[in-house]
Amino acid sequence: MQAVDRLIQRSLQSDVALVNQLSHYIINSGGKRLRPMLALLMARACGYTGDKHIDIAAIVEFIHTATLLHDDVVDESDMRRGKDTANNVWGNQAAVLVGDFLYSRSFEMMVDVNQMRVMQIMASTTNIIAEGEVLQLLNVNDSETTEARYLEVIYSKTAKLFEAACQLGGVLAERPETEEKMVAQYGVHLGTAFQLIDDILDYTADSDEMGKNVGDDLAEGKPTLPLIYALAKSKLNNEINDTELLQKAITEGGLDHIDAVMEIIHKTDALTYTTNVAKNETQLAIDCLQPLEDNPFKNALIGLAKYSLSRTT
Ligand code: GRG
Repeated sequence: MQAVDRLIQRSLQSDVALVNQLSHYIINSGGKRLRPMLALLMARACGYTGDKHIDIAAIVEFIHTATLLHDDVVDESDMRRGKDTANNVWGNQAAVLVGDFLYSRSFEMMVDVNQMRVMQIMASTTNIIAEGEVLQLLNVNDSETTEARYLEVIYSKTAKLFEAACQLGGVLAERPETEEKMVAQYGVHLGTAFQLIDDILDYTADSDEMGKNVGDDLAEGKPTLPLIYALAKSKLNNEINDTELLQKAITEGGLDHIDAVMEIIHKTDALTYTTNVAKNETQLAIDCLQPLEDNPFKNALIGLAKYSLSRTT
């Protein structure tokens, strides 16, 4: 991870002062570096002995960071990782454009790796992430959003990058295709669990601890699984008042109804349901590691899957 960090810092260099300033601010603002860690661990767990996994890890973190910069502009967020967002400090234009810088720099770094499979996987990954965000935009204020549509969004916007980080470990190690697919699926399941917990935290966390504002999803009229499930259950139980209130909360957005929404979420056990879906995904992730020989890297990947359930930030 220290080697990854050195490469990240080196690759941020630009002749344009604002690019340096903003990119260093966001890259060094205390992210968990989970995706690069996954790329490193999976490459070694698959038996890779070279050093291109360092490049892959830095590339993945650059893409992740570019998506955060863009996402905070789209969502008009003012806090991330316990700090002012870049858009809050430098404005939307600078944040979007430095996101473009990081995104395009990551493609320069991919060309240096000089492997067509790496280019293919990352090109389609970034395309799917962008598609996922557009799909999410279509779900905003739509109280008809189903669990299936929600799962499609979180696969694209979050799990896909986890999948790529893991699959590339298998690619570098030249594992057989079936095994490459299984380690990629570890990433899909882990990423799905990770986003489900993220969506629970948006209703339950402490803003200071999590480092971003709680209640943002409801405020934006974004139907995530806790809300989707609470609404489906209220409909099923013929709770007409609860159903109408949740529909109104989604279509109008804002936090006017937060207390009533929380009450219904608790009454319908929507957080327990969402946690159980995440737990199931975590177990599926661990099961996907079965073809790999036992080694400390595989154990760490099992540990990461368990951590994703208990995290508070
Ligand atoms: C630039 C390719 C490109 C696309 C832009 C805006 C957008 C399209 C995508 C946004 C995708 C996004 C932000 C998904 C949410 C993923 C998520 C759970 C982020 C938080 O991850 P953590 O907790 O962050 O790992 P840290 O702060 O630890 O790095």
